[in-house]
Amino acid sequence: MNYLKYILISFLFIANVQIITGQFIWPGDVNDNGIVNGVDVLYAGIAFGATGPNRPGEDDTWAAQPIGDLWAQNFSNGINYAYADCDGKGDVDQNDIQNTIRDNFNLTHGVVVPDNYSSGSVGSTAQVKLTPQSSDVETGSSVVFDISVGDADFPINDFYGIVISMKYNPDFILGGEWEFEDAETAWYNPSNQDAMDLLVSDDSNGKIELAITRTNQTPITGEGQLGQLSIVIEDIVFGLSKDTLNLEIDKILMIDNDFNTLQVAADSTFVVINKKGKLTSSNFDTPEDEINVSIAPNPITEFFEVTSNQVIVGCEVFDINGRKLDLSWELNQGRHSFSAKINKHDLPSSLLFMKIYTEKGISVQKLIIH
Ligand SMILES: [Ca+2]
Ligand SMILES: [Ca+2]
Repeated sequence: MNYLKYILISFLFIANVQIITGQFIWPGDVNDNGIVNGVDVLYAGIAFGATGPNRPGEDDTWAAQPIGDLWAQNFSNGINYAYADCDGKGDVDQNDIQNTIRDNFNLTHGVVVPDNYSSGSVGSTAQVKLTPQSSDVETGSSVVFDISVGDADFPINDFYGIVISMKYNPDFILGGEWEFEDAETAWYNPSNQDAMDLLVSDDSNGKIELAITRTNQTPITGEGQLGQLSIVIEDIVFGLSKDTLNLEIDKILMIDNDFNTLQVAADSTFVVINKKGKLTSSNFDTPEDEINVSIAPNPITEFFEVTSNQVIVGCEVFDINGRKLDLSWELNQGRHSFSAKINKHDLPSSLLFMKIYTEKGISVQKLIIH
């Protein structure tokens, strides 16, 4: 009886294994974890230049495609290199990354196994930094962010690729398309022929993912600019004359050429967007520049006071992602100031934005938390 049970269990086990490895490729999901994203670009970068049997049908539409013959090489986690040939044409090249992965980006199949990401903290590891070229931009102009990684204190040893997943607040702005331009003679690509990048944005959800990978199986050591991320802000909605574009790094995965994770810390920043021509076409009689607002103390304590030369009608506080936070506040007599209370223990970040609505317009201020 036990023997029969053993055979039955063995049979089920073998059948199960065959189902799991009854191999299908979802084109673009190179690591076969159920989702196409920047991490798959890193896998394709590791396998870049490899060749093998063409996949039957050479179909890269989003469906389970029979894998056909396996390739000679596997990734360190056992996934066959055939998965990196996203379009099934028998080699891992630019088309797999910039056509198939791009076309199928963010699509999922089955149960998604979350990818692993780097972690790190400022001062003890390298950091990816987002630096706006200007802190104040008019609608119709480009907002440009320099993206860099590492510095003289924390150079990146054995860099092979990086995925930077970012969030921004799409609620108040109407933007054009996000673009990435790699740094000229970039430290990670001095020959200008050994790296590839892919930028994909999901504007309705305020997400941007940038993947950069080297392509020649050789790591490089260095630090500094990766490139520039930019968007043209076409307009600000809700008739606001000023708003902020908040940009925050959500996740980073940085690897060496053996797919070991390199530790790195994230960053966040913001740019003030001014509506073009607001001084002449504003709904308000007084140019907004004439609204003076002061916050004391700032860095704030639990209680603080906001004072303006204009009559204040309301206020709101947002975190770096544009999420509105609870704040209790009370206008003081004369309404040129109000007293506010905020629970510092509930605060998600060290930087908040306060919008102060006055009779003459809106002022956006930073609240610094220590
Ligand atoms: Ca994947
Ligand atoms: Ca291919």
